[in-house]
Amino acid sequence: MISTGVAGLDELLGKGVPRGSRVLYSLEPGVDGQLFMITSLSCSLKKGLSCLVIHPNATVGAFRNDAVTRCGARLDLEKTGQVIFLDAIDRERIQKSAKTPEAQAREWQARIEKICSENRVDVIFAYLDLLNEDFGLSTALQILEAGKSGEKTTLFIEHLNLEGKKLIDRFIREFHFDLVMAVRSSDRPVPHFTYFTIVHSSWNASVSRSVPFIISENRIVPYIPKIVVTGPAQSGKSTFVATATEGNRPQDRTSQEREPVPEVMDYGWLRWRDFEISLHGTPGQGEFDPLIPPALKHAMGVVLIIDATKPDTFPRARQLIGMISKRKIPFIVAANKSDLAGSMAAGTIRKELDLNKVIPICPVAATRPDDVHKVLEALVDYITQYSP
Ligand SMILES: Nc1nc2c(ncn2[C@@H]2O[C@H](COP(=O)(O)OP(=O)(O)OP(=O)(O)O)[C@@H](O)[C@H]2O)c(=O)[nH]1
Ligand SMILES: [Mg+2]
Repeated sequence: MISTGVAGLDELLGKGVPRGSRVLYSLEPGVDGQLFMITSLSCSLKKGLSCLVIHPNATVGAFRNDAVTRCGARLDLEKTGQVIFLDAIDRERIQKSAKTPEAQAREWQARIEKICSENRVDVIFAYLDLLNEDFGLSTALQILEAGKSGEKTTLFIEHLNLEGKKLIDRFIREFHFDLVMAVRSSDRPVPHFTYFTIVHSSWNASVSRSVPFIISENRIVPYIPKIVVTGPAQSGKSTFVATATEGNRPQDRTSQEREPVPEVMDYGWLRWRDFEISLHGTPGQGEFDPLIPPALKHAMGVVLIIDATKPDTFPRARQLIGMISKRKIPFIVAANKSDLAGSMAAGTIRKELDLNKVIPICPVAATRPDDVHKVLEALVDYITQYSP
C-alpha cells in the first residue's frame, strides 16, 4: 500500500492506496486543497519511494517554494536524488521543438517513458490542468499513463474541477480511476466549511465518506467544530463532556474556527483517532431553553443524553428530539446510567421516544471513557456518511 499521508484518510481507505492505483484529487474552485497532493508527495519521499513530479505550470524552484510554504519544513526536495521533475521549462522546450499539438503530446509521452525506463519511479505526482488545456482530457491522461508501463507505478493527479460532478463521473466511468477524492466546501451545516470526500474507491466500494477538515499548522486535520450534547436535566450531560475530554488540553482555535460558548454551557475539546472534536453541552434547566436553538445552529451532530432510569424525563427528551429533527442534524441517543438497576432496554426506549430505526441508541454509563468513545465513534460514523 502507498500511504496518502493525510490524517484520517489512510485509515478510511485501509492503510492507504494499493500500489499501481490511479488517484485523483479533484479540487473545487476556491477551496484550499493543494496540501493534499503535497502531503502525499512528502509522505512518499519520507518512506524512501522514488517520485516523478510533472508540474507544467511552474518551475521546479517555484514549486519547491510553494511546497515548503504549504508544508512547513517537512518537504525536503533538495537533498535527495529521489525526485525527478518535468516542469514549465520542459513544457516550453517541448513547445519549441514540436510544432503541432499531436507532436507535442508524443514528445511529452516519450520524455515520461524515457524517465520511467531509465530510473526507478514508484509514484508519479502530476498536475493535470495545463496538459488538459493543451491537449484535451483523454490525451492528457494518455500522456501521464506513459509512465505507468510498470504495473506497480502509482499515479496521483491533482486538477481543478471547473465542471463539477459530470467531470468526476467521467474519471470514474470513462477513465476508471481507482480513487477519486473531491476536496470541496459546503455551506451546511457550517458556512464555508471544507470537506474531503471519497467519491469512489475501486478496492473498497463501501467507503463513501465525507470528512470535514481544517488546515492547521500546515497539516490537514479532520475536524468537527461542534457536537452538541443535550438532554433533560440531570441526565448526565456534564459528566459525558467531562469524561470525553479528560486529559485533552483545549486547542487554541481562532474565533473564526470556533464560536464563543456561553458560560453556563459545558465546553470541551478532544482529539479522538485523527479527529479534533469540540463538544458543547447545554444546561438542563428549562430557564436556559433560549440557549438551545443557537447552540444547535451550525452543529454537525448531537448527542442526546437521557437518563434510562427516569422515564418521567422522556417527554422533555421528545421535545428536544423535535428541535433537533427540525434542523435535520444527525443525532444519536446515549441511554445513560446503564450501570444502575432499573435502566430501560434500548428497544423499550425506542418505543417510548418513538424513534426511527436509523437513529442509534447506545446504552452507556457517562462515567466510563470506553462507553463515551463508543458514542462518539457512532456519531462520527454517522456524520461522515456520504451518498454520492
Ligand atoms: N450511576 C451513574 N450516575 C451518573 C452517570 N452519569 C451521571 N451520573 C450522575 O447523575 C447526576 C447528574 O449528572 P450531570 O452530569 O451533572 O448531569 P447534567 O445533565 O449535566 O445535569 P444538569 O446540567 O443539571 O441538567 C450526577 O449526580 C452524576 O454523578 C452514570 O453514568 N451513572
Ligand atoms: Mg450539567
